[in-house]
Amino acid sequence: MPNEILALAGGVGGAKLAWGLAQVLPPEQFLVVVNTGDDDEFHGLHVSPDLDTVMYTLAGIVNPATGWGLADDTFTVLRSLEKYGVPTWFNLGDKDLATHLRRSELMKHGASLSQATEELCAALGVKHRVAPMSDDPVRTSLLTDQGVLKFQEYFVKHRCEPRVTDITYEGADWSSPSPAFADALETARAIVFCPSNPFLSLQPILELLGVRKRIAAFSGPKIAVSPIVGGEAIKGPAAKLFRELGEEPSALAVAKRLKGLCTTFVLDTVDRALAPQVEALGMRAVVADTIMTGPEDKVRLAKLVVDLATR
Ligand code: FO1
Repeated sequence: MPNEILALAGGVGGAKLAWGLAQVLPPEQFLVVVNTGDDDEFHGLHVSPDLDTVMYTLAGIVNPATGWGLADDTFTVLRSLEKYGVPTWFNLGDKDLATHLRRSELMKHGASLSQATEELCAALGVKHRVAPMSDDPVRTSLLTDQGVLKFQEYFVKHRCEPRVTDITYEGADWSSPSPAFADALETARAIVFCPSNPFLSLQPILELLGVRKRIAAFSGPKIAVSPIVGGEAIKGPAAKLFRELGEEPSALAVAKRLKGLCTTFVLDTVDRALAPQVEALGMRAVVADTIMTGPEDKVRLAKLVVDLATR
């Protein structure tokens, strides 16, 4: 699909900007590629939390209180599983379970994760294209003071409390980008790094076979929106991870990680003093209101990103 905007996204922050972009771009001009390093198996089912967060958000059915899972879901199945002594720390709602059942069924019969995602999105009325970063399994795990933890163990079971000393993206270096992602890296008019966790959402995408090189060589606009505002993450453990991995969290620290990959870096008005240092990294700094609380904020930021992508 030529001339599309390719957005790279992870969890809740990425989904918010993806929603804004979907309001201002027609379906054929937008593809969102989503991190799958957070995927795991629960109760024998393939769960892709970030894909589902983006899919439910674009479908308008996400739980507004959490930003993940489905609105008005119930947990009857989980309570019944508890009776069998099964670990139930990962909160899968009854309606959400239908997604995992259907995805697992499709994949058991040979569908790729991309094909399963396409079917689920179509059924939920999502018009814009959503694709996993890869059809190969990549799994993020964290080396912590409590041992090696799989992503969801760290994030949900341990509430991001353990101190992290290293992060690995198992399988990434032999995993190819999904077909839609690989195509878009050739044909897109611009790449957008959504305000997603640099370590846990964007890095797994960049670690895939050839992706970093292809993004570096991509000649169109490459726009990033900082997920760190005023030295803190809008949501999640990004700031804590920066500290534990030896760097002061800031929009500048995010920009440094994208040096050579990004041409325009959008930072929040509260961080305007960092703009010259961002520009010294060889990217244009754009100062804007980046906090996305309501739908108007998401659309406003998306319009700015599209404007930067079109210039
Ligand atoms: N996040 C939580 O903090 N607690 C949960 O119990 C939880 C369950 C869950 C179920 C399905 C799903 O799609 C997402 C879920 N998430 C939960 C969110 C998920 O762990 C995170 O959004 C990411 O993987 C990080 O982006």
